[in-house]
Amino acid sequence: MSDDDRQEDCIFCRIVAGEVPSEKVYEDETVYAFKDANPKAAVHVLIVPRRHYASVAELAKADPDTLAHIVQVAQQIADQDFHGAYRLIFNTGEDAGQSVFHVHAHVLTGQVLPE
Ligand code: D5M
Repeated sequence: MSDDDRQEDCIFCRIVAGEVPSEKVYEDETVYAFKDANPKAAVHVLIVPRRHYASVAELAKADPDTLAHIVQVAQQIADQDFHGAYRLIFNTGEDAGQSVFHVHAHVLTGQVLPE
């Protein structure tokens, strides 16, 4: 990834670059997946694009293939961990609970989820 693709003060850019430790679950050329530090389910994984985009709307506009790929990776994780059942959440905007402004999919799986 070139320096232009990352933001220096972004914690998830630093995780992708290996500068901040994380529990890796999956990686390929376009995405990186790791365990959420504050899990809300038996399996709680964050999937991020390697490139920095602030929100899912920005990613959808700039790189819809990577957004589709994130959904496929979420499916793979849930296939492995909980017969393909999962919840996929993109908190978008501070008032919706987004605290890290590098788009990330929360994948919740590994258990029957409350409504
Ligand atoms: O979700 C941001 C999520 O990111 C939140 O569930 C905690 C998680 N987080 C923050 N820093 C780390 C590190 N360093 N490792 C693993 N997980 C982390 P949001 O939707 O923005 O509220």
